[in-house]
Amino acid sequence: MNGECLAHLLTEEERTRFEEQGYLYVPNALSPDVVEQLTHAVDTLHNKALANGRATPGSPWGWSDFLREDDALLNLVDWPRTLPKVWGILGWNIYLYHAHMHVKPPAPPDAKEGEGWLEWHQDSGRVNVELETNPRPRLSLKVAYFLTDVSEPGRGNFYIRPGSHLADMAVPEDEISRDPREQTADDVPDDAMPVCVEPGTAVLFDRRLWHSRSPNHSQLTRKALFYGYGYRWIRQKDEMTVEPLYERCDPIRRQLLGAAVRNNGRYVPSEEDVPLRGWLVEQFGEKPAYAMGPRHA
Ligand SMILES: O=C(O)CCC(=O)C(=O)O
Repeated sequence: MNGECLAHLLTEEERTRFEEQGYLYVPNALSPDVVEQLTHAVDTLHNKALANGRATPGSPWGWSDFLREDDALLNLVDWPRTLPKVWGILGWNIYLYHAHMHVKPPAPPDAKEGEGWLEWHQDSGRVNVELETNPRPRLSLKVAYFLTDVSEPGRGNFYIRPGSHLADMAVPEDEISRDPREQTADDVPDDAMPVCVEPGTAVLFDRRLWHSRSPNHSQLTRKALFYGYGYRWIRQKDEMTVEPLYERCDPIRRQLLGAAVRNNGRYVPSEEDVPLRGWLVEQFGEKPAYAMGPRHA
């Protein structure tokens, strides 16, 4: 575990912002060099997909199961500028349950008005229908890393509705049984806001925050990475071929990749199941919120 983490703990102000607004910006989470390495990794995978027909030139493209492909992508799993924010919000019984990359080229000249929006959604599909509490439970969050300059709207920006994570709006019928897809938006909600950030910025967002992708009317190709962290008792969302990586990862990274000593250890963790907890206890003692998670502050 990189000790640099300790310089980037979640502040109380950030916690309050995240609780109230459902998101948090982390400017300069990635240095320009790292942005370049990650962009190279994304481009390489995109070019492979173009070559084997899994991507179409000029069309949006998304991919998961990429952590083995490049160490720059693997290193984000326990990134020192963002992971402390994640454990500060969710606690230590966590892992990376989902990761995807997304490339959005400029919209074609004949794109229809409004084309290129992703359906407004909360993450995790049927979780939003099958859990009966109100508001719906948080369960997970994503860290979005923007590799392209999206500091202006119209660049295929990520859109959010600040504060909407506590609003249990009805989930569109066509969204509850499948993943959301790009489509044409009839309208954009009044409270929606484009996330306008420089390359290298990370944005943490609560999975319940209503969010969408938007059309790219610029000449830039928007590239972004999304790393989803949730409790260890949540199942992986994608195919994630990560076990071959275990032997060259430290115990905390292995935890974050989903390793468990016993299946029941996902619910009732032993020390070996959750080395992140042990490390936090070493740093902060038994009781602090950072070591024990939000409920134990
Ligand atoms: O690509 C984007 O801007 C949005 C991604 C998204 O909706 C998601 O990760 O659930």
